[in-house]
Amino acid sequence: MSQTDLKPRLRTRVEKPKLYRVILLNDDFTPRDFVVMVLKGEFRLDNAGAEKVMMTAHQKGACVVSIYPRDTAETKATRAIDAAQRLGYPLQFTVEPEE
Ligand code: TYC
Repeated sequence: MSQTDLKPRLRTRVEKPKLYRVILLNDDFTPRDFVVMVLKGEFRLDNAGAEKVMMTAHQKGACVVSIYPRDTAETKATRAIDAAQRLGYPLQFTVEPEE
């Protein structure tokens, strides 16, 4: 029997990497221009995209900003919240798994 015949035949399972939505929440205090600036700076949205996301959150209460692997989603949300807090704004983002 050759060496290769003795190898256990294991199947390697490749997990599909889970993705997470970053969601922008509306509030009554953060200036619209600041929200747009954060969406452009942290989430790399262009001006039209940032305006659209901001207005959707403003009108509907929340809007999906983008979708990332978990680490990236959490880091971006935290950095955006911190930037707002430094200026005293209550801007919030949440991160939730895609189904
Ligand atoms: N509602 C805020 C205002 O009228 C603007 C705003 C928009 C704040 C979207 C947060 O996610 C937000 N100044």
